[in-house]
Amino acid sequence: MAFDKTPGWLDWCDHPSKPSFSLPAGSVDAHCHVFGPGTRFPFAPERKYTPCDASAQQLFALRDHLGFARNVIVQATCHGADNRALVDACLASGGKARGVATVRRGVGDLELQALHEAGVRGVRFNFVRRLVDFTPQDELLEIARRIAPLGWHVVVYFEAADLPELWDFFTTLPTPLVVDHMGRPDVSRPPDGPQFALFQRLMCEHPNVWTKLSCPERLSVSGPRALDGEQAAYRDVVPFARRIVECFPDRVLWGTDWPHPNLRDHMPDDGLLVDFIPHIATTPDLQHKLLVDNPMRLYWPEET
Ligand code: 0GY
Repeated sequence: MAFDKTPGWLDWCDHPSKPSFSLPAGSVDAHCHVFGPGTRFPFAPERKYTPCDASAQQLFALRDHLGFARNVIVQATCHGADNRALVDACLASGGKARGVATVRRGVGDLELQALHEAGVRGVRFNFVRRLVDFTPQDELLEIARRIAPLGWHVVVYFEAADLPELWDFFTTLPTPLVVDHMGRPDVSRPPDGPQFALFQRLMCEHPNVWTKLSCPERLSVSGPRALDGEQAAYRDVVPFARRIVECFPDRVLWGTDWPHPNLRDHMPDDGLLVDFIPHIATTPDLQHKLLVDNPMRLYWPEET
């Protein structure tokens, strides 16, 4: 079946620049997606948007072009709890991709085992209202308890304004918790203001909480244009991300977010996103932790 993408939704950039920043050997793109192709892996009936196709082979071509060694593929809401595209991509990667799936209450042991064998190491709970219908927390907690014995973790996506009401739920989860995109701070507020302080407190008080310093293009108000050779694109995100990587260097991850779902105003050049990394992780040691040591510990622990 062919699907028409949501009107206004931009296509991903098919001619990314070659980054100037040389990624450390073994770097992991720890947040990216595959979409369809819809004719082979149909999108979920309950989806809130229809993306353009973005196949595993296209993702692997981007990985090689940018200089990454591995990917962590995260199930996006447009595929619901049908993880077939994700599993297919992990298997096609020859061990170079691991996955984060979406499962529903009542998922069978055999299905969890098959996901594990394909390379899945986590589940994602999405709380962003424009993307999903509400799921009761007792259902999510039940899922977290089922996946904990497999050594998996929970990835969460939410808006910063919702952290206070999600705090108790997050801090009772029995697994490591990975927060997408630094909990989506409002970067027009100060990085030392109360909203971002709450997120830092979560990381400070709970050593099992990790975060991804991904998606400057979603968070930025200043946008992709660098002012001069010294200032980064997405410069208003820099103080937020730099603060997190410096305070919690062993619990941060980075990802492209390719193929960048739901963007309408501006589609990032993935090469430029890679060039953003040295602005937030400013030393080779921090860069190595962010791009190699930390994702390897979480997704390929058997190799560390
Ligand atoms: C992202 C961000 C978005 C979408 C999803 O699962 C999804 O549909 O995560 C978004 O629209 O902000 O991380 O890919």
